[in-house]
Amino acid sequence: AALAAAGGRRLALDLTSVDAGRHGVLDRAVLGTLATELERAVAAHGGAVVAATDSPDLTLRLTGLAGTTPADATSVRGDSAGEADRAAAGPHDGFTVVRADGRVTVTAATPTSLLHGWFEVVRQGEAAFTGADGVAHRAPAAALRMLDHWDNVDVHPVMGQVERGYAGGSIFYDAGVVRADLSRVTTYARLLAAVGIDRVSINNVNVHAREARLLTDDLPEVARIAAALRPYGVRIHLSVSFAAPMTLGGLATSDPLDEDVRAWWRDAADRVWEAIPDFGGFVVKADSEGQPGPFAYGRDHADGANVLAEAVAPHGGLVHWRAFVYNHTQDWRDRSTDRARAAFDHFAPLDGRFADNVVVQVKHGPLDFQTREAVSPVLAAMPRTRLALELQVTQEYTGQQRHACYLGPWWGELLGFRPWDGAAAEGATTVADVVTGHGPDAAPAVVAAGGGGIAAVSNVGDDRFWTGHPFAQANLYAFGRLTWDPTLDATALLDEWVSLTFPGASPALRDALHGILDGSWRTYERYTAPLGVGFMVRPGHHYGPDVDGYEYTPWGTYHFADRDGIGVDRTRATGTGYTGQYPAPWRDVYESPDTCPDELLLFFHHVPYTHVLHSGVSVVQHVYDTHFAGVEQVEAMVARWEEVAAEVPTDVADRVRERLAEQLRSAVEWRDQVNTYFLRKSGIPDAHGRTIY
Ligand code: GCW
Repeated sequence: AALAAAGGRRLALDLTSVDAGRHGVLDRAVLGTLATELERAVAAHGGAVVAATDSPDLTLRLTGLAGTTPADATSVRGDSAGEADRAAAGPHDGFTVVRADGRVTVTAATPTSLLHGWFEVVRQGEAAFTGADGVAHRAPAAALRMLDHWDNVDVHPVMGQVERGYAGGSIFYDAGVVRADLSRVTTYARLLAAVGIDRVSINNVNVHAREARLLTDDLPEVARIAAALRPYGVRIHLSVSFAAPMTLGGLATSDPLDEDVRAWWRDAADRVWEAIPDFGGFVVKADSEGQPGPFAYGRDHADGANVLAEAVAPHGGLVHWRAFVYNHTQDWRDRSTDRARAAFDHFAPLDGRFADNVVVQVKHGPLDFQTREAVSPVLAAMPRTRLALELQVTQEYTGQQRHACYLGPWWGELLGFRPWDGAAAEGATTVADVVTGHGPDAAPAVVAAGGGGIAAVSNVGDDRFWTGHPFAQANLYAFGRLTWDPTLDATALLDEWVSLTFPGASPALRDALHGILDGSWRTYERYTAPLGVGFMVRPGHHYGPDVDGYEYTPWGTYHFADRDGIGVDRTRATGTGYTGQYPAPWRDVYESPDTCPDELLLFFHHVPYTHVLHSGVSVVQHVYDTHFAGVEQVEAMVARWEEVAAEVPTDVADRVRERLAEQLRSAVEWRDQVNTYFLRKSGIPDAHGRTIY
């Protein structure tokens, strides 16, 4: 199959090599979309669409034939290139762009990949046609690229319609049912295809009673959602409850080793795939924050995951099993339990026991999507398991889409982290390598599958701007692009986003957006919890400062501040031993405050307020300095926006203005509460005599 465009004027869709029978329901749906997309492009930019060949199995509705004939277009057939492309791309999808003689040809082995290739041409715009001749192969680094929605069907009394959602209601559900009009879901799928995401999990991992029924009674409704995403090559997954055999099936147990339980899951899976032939699989949060799991039966998480894996395997399905398992009913008096240790302690010993179609999905850090925390040691501990990295695009702990906080630079750091080598070791194995099946000692099945991929919690809702803060769209964009190439530069990605979002942006607008967003994650870090200690947020909703909010709670997230010092001792020598979960060199780098990076000091060590950082200032002075600086940077963001706001549509300008005002108010609150807390605890005044309350 091939797409060709000559000078943006004539677009040809050549399906000569497409054997529709070879493709499933998904790819067949995408064939129609390709035609529609070409028509849209022609409608927007002029020119014509020609069909090079009509596939006998497909009806292509093509228009704009004036001045061209199918014969013109046959010269850009790409059928044989499609085969070569498939070989070059390895186990994953991908496409090839050939530019020669003023003609651009995209070829791919599947319609969905061809669509991704088409969107690459769209992204490049004129540049796609004007660059030097050549051949470019593009394949996604991650075979599995997924967004998880924490959407509830019902409005949950505490969490609302979308748990940790900051962009209005769900795009899938409204008032307890699947929306009648799912056109926005199709638009969402288009958006996802344009950034290279092809899997979406459509309900909250905390599966409440109403949502559990998506797996059974509501299958026809779930099938409607699948149908709305399908035209853009996006397949759906469902979060399911481990207790479903009991709550939905009426069994007396959900013990994974019980024969009736196994049979129940098999039947459930059969029914799902009957309704939705391109269904992706199940996502499971088990034994975590009150969700049921295998521990109730004395079984481990491999037992639990494998019973679902067995049920979905005949359909080619996947089980995304989350490693976010910890005790959330801890006694704060108990200093021996460290929440950061939990995922490794539960999962690392199970390496090699998970079925080949299980992906163990690991949060990037050992705690919970904090603005700064160490990289999860689980990612370096399970070479015989398909591991996925889980990121949070929704800004639960990074300003809840009221604060401008561009997360691309952070994700770049995480994906580029080298678990087995020093920070400076060029070319060493990275987290991105691990989750794409290239980690050291990766088992053959892990290599063959391309690892477990990259997943993230979505930030999209029914908000007018999709993401609440218009700038939060940049996070969705960067996430998708990084799943294709984790080495992409975050600033360059932001630049792409600016070009696509504000076509014809003036240099001033472009500069202002970079000025506001490029460093915004670090700015956010400066005015919130310092030096990797984490949390300090208001319990429950997690917005705004509350330094001791979690200090005496059962959630296992503490900073242990007293009059002398602050931080969590996670060393092997005197602390919880968490540093021992890392391979060398990190187990030693983190073990000593002399070598521990400043930004993680309080994550790993309890130190006096007077402890001098590598930067040369004391911990307490660092807290004061960064909190004053953080607020000044937000003030600069506000001013910067006012310089260029007139260049964007009024509704966008106003929404950003309103959000920036709230960000400034909130940053001031963070600064004053954190600084005051440290001053009162330590009694050490600011060296520069600034106002602290
Ligand atoms: O970040 C925490 C959130 C919970 C969430 C949980 C998880 C869906 O506060 O709201 O539950 O993590 O990742 O499962």
